[in-house]
Amino acid sequence: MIEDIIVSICELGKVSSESAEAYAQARDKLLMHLLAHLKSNPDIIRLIGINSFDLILNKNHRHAALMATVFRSNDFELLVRTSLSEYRAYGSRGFSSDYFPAELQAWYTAVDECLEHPTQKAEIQAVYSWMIRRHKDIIELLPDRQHIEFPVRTESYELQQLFQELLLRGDNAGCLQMVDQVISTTADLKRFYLEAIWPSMYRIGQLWESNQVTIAEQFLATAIVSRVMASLYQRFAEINITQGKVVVSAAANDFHELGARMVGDFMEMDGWDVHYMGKNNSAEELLGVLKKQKPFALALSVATVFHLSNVHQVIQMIRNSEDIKNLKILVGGSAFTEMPDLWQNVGADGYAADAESAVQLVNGWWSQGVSADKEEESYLTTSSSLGVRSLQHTYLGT
Ligand code: B12
Repeated sequence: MIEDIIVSICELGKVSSESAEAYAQARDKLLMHLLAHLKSNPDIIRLIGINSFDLILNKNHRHAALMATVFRSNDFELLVRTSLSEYRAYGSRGFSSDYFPAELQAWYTAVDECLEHPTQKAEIQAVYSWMIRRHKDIIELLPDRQHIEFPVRTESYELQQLFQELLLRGDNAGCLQMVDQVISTTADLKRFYLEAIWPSMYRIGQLWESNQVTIAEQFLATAIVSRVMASLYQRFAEINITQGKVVVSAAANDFHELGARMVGDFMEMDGWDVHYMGKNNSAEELLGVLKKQKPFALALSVATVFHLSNVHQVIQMIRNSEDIKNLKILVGGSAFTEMPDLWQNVGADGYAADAESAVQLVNGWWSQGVSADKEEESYLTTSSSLGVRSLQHTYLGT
């Protein structure tokens, strides 16, 4: 059971903040040592199969980012759950299952070589030793967790299956035709976003993990969904701004854009003045926009757990900036799906699991804020000088 494994790793004891910091600081050096060890492993060709060293470098960059987050937060559940998804993704691409303990052993040795303080070394190595010892248990869990179904209501099931099939065929015209036929109100639109697009992309992620869909096919599916969303935006987009301003962005280095876009569309349909920034905005760029726009809230979308440390960092930067430190920050995205309490580690004000509840959360903050604190003009005023956005379509309400 995954829960037993999580309990066992939590028994290891906490990693101190000094050790976590030492690991984070030594990341680049650790990676160089790690690669040298892997390259000199006489068995490496068998272990990595047809895969390249570039892939190994990328994989381990992400591993280092993840471990820095795990050590900082002592969130070992995050480590176990991410290991499962990594084992599945790399195992299905021809890595031998013996590769994983060999890689962990190389990390253990790199830590030995790169960290100086004996206590720091011991705390970090204890976690790597645990992972090496429990490797077989992780492998045993893989078949059980292969197909966690996305819950789709029976009424929407056929619609969702058809959309997914069209996406997988790369049939852009079919997708556009489908939405034209089934969507005539904003209620239909929201249902389609949440019950057809979202689960279809989730399923495509599962197929990618088991190597049945390529990165290119993921790009194609995303491009089709973007075109579908743009066509729907055209039909439904006359926005009556009745609420505050919100900036919506994906995390730094995060290339996933549809979650943020969906949240932005839902907020806009609810009367928010949305500044949608898309994917992969650096902390500095995002801060610049926040300082200029002074929004009531920031909605940050985080698709992979490897970017959680960037999110923590940007939130700290916001909290340390006098002029924007009180803005409300909500986070969401697939990084949190399996661990809905994880958001608390990044210092946000709240989390919502989907675009609809994101709107409810911000609306709750807004109504509290408007009645409680009239002084914070810059956060609470709407940019209602804009009034209604000047697109040529009727806002149908909800
Ligand atoms: C398409 C896709 C890609 C595309 C993205 C293209 C693009 N321009 O967007 C590409 C090919 C670039 C890609 C790359 C990678 N991906 Co990818 N990708 C996906 C996939 C299949 C779909 C994402 C998507 O569009 N979903 C649809 C949207 C609508 O869903 P959503 O984001 O979850 O949003 C909903 C809610 O979460 C919520 N929400 C979203 N944002 C926010 C924000 C706020 C504030 C709130 C309140 C709510 C909220 O509202 C939305 C609707 O209700 C997911 C699978 C999945 N489960 O999501 C994997 C997935 C996210 N990717 C994954 C991985 C591992 C990667 C790579 C590391 C793979 C690699 N080896 O290169 C890279 C990382 C690149 C990077 N630096 O970011 C993993 C992450 C696993 C993990 N443990 O972190 C996933 C889950 C796939 C999987 N099953 O393993 N990917």
